[in-house]
Amino acid sequence: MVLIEVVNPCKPDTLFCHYCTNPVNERQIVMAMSRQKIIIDTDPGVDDALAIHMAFADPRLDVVGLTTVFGNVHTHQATRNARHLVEMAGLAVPVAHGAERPYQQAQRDPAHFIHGAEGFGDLPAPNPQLPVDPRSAAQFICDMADEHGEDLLLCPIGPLTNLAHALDLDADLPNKIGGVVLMGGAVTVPGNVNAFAEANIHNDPHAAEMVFAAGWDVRVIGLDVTQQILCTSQHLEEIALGAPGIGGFLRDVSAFYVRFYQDSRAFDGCCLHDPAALIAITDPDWFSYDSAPVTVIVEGEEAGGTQIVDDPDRPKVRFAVACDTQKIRDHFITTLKNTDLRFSER
Ligand SMILES: [Ca+2]
Repeated sequence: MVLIEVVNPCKPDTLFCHYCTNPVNERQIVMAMSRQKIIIDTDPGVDDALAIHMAFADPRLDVVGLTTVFGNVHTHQATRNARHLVEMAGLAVPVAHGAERPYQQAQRDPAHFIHGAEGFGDLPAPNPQLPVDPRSAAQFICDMADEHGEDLLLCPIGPLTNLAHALDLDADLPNKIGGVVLMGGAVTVPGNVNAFAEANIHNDPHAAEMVFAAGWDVRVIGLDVTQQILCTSQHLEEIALGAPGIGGFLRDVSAFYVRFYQDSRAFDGCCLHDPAALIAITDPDWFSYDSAPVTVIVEGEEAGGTQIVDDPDRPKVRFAVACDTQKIRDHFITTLKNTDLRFSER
């Protein structure tokens, strides 16, 4: 895309398209500059839906594909739900079906008690028409890495099984892409499945261990920060008021999720776990990190735990230890309040 070539001499602040001299809006300027290409690896899932629609609505991101995995739901539900999210956003983003079971350990039950029987809270199963990409998620990741190289970031917001399989397909993958920004783990705080493990890592610790040891640029957005980023029911109502279509859908799917927080934590709202990883990509200055080798415990009662190890031969990862919760929440709300506007521009 070639835009912003011509400046109107009568109105120097206004930029015009090089070809047709139509005025160029802010979104098109960002598109013409550099949009960060990402693949979101996902198990939608309520907070996945929040994160994905926020990513679709952010003009700084170019979502080149969604790859699906089990976790909050079974993988066939994740693929169906991901296609629904793409379709309702008016996009044609490819959706590639991913792993249906963990890399090595036995499969755990999906988190229906948190995300609802179909993954979208109280809402019934959607019936999207968007076709599924013929490639496996792992193959899709490898193909996109070859096509986009260092311009591509992987953003897993579910168990890391697809990334582990992608590493099996292409051992050079870590040298090809820009890096990985993942939601998962609890490096300096207790887990949320048990005292040791966060849910995404707990669902496939062997895959996570492969990803943490692979030597690419990994940023870990874990419970260390995400459980501090809170959104209330009132904020979700605000989003629905600003964007009755997609925002209304997100408010509705979140109701079941919020009830889980009300029952388990006496909080009328939810944590923005998955959206935080996307915001760490668009607004990195709002997060601060420590850097150390981190290993994943793969067996025993602490399986799924993420621990710092003193091992000079193991690659370091960066893990978030603090963030600007106010700016992150405000950005989340503002972006989603405008999501119907973004939709109408497409
Ligand atoms: Ca997720």
